[in-house]
Amino acid sequence: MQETMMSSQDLMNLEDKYGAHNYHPLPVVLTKGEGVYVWDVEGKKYYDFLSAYSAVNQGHCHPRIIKALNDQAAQLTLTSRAFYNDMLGPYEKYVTEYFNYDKVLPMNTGVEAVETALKVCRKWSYEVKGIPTNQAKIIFVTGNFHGRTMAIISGSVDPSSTTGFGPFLPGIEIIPYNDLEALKEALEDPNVAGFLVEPIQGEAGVFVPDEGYLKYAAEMCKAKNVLFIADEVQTGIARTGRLLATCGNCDCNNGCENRPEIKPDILILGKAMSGGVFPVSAVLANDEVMMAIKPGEHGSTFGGNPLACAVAMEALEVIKDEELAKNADTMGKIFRSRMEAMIEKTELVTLVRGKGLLNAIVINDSEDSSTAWDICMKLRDYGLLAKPTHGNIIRFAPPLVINAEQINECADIIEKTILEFEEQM
Ligand code: IF1
Repeated sequence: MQETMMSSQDLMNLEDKYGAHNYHPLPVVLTKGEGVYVWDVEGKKYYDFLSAYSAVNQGHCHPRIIKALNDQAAQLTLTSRAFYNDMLGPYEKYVTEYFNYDKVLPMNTGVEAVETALKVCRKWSYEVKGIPTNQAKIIFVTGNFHGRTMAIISGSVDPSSTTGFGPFLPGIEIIPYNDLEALKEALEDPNVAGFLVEPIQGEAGVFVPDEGYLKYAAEMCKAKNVLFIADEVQTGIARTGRLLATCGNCDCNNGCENRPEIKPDILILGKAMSGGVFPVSAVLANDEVMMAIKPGEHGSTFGGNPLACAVAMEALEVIKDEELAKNADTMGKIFRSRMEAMIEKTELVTLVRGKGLLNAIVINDSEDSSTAWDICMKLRDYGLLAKPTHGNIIRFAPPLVINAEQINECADIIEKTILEFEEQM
């Protein structure tokens, strides 16, 4: 009862007192979302330029997705995989056809799906490829972010992910990102089972690799019978202006034409699979790979639950029906051209990079300066929410339902904020 009367400050104090201090959020307390907008508890309205780290691609509380959630919630939510349910089969058919793979293994969070992909890869490498027992190696790249579990951080080079959490999992080799020579060398080892990569690195600061990197990496893996594993947890589901950042082999009609065709051997999806309603993730692969996993060897209580199946099907339908890949592509171009024009007017921003609606600007200051954070605070005051990454990079990733008028208004806000900020420095 009393909770509804609490101020932002009261609510932040509660989190501070009773929650683990594993985050440092921007001080804004949200209570409502609709489309590209969120509202704080004092009633102030903001553009959401984070989209819950690309989970809310379809916009906050999309009415169709919420209806699917409510309808299914009233019918059946969870059976576990000990029994069949009447939603899982239809969902599996739907999602495998949507992304053009033989099989799907449903999980919940993104990191669970990455873990699952690593397990599937190892199993395949022993049973199909014939790597000697316990000798399999999986290649990671520098600057990666794949989540927070022990296995996944074992392949991280970010000290804040790893410091104080050892010992780490063996069987991982880390090579430089965007470096085909390094990959070529690493692939000489016959015990390499897989190569795990984000098509665009999100956490690292929205790093887009050189043209052709992914295509050649995939070809080199194929030549060495190594699985190319794409972590599209953040880049997938229309975020980068096509259905997948590795797109080319689907019939989504969402702008994939003329793209180099890369079909990952294992595709990892999460976040926007559910439109940000709750955790739904998936690992997709063809039979040769996925059938290496036998009954009882992997799973989870919630993975593939009927509620998740209903929500994910609707969330993916919305992506197609509203042509969100195409919209992300168009709006992204407007946004980057506006940011590039702004760079002409200020010394404070040196670079804009990204694809579709996954973009970042680089602030002309050191990684340990507070400039990017201070700019985000000012953006908040002007009604736009974004978060710095690595100190001097600000990521801009609005819901994909944003329109031209809104994206221009947001570019105005960002420009005004930065120019004002520079004046006061
Ligand atoms: C946090 C960043 C984004 C991911 C990729 C797997 C996962 C993620 C490519 C794990 C998760 C997160 C989690 C979030 C911050 C966030 C993030 F800032 F670290 F860089 F999105 F950009 N693969 N990304 O990006 O998915 O288990 O979290 O569902 O607070 O840790 P998850």
